[in-house]
Amino acid sequence: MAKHVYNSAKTFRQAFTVPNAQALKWFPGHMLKGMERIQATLKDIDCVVEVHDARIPISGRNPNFRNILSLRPHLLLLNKADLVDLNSSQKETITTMLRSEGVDTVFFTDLRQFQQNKFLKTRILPKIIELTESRPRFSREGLNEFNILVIGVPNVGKSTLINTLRWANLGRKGKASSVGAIAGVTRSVMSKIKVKTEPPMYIVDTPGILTPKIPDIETGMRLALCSCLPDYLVEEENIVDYLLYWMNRRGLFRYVDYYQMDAPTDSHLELLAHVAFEKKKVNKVKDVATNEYKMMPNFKEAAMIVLKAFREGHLGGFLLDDDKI
Ligand SMILES: Nc1nc2c(ncn2[C@@H]2O[C@H](COP(=O)(O)OP(=O)(O)O)[C@@H](O)[C@H]2O)c(=O)[nH]1
Ligand SMILES: [Mg+2]
Repeated sequence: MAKHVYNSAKTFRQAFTVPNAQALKWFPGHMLKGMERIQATLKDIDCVVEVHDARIPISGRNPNFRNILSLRPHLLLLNKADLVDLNSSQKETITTMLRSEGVDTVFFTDLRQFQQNKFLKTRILPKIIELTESRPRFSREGLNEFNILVIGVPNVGKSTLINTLRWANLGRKGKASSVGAIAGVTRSVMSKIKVKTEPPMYIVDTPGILTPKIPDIETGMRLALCSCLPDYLVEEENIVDYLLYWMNRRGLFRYVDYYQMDAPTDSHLELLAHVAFEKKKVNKVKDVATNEYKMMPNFKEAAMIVLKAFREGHLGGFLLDDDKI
């Protein structure tokens, strides 16, 4: 079996193309407005907490953030760390790279875990205070309150962070900040939310802001794979095609067993047809030539199933940026 897998993989494609690359340039008006509002609020901000997806620590961070935020202490949470298997040397390499780009501190987090409450309280909040006090605060010098700006691309866990902080410190029930699995859920900017009383600490939530210029197709596809772009824009089938290309290039064939296939495939339509029949996502279609009914795979529904499996970690804990570190 292993030999067979290896042999067929040798002929797989060496480069990736997508039919609708234009869709990767998604930068709607609310993101531009959000960027302008962030700039206008900056004078009242003591510390910036950026949230990004740990599966793509290098791809897709907005370079504009770096330019406008360089005067403020900058913490980076690489969240969804539960979805990627990173050893300590990889974590160290990633941290060193990001620090050289102006980030002061990097934490790897899984904000959906209850235990993170403690981590936020005992490590992250104290670090925010420490970093803030170690730098000039300009017009905010001497103030006994902290304003923290939470930024990042869509769907990385910004609202989850704010809600967790709020629960951990104030014990409030309910969601102050709406959490959603679809890119672009938080659109209205700059609601100030109290997350701590002694000293008073406020968090300002922002809508996810993508980089206005995606440098290459693979960066865009990685953002799409991590749900930072809405699936309907790039289209589920294309995102699965990239995932398949990415896994095959690295010889990561867990999907073969997971979907009980005979061998790996380089064709996303073959994979999707297999999944569609397996999961009974088929449509009855009349063949006009023979007048007979045939079962046709529903590729989109199959693609949604594969993406869900990937996003829940069932196909492997992949560091999508493995070629960038
Ligand atoms: N697996 C995993 N999912 C997370 C984590 N943090 C947040 N999420 C999920 O990611 C999605 C987006 O979260 P949200 O806080 O709305 O992101 P925002 O758009 O950056 O505000 C939601 O479905 C969250 O439940 C995490 O650490 N691990
Ligand atoms: Mg949000």
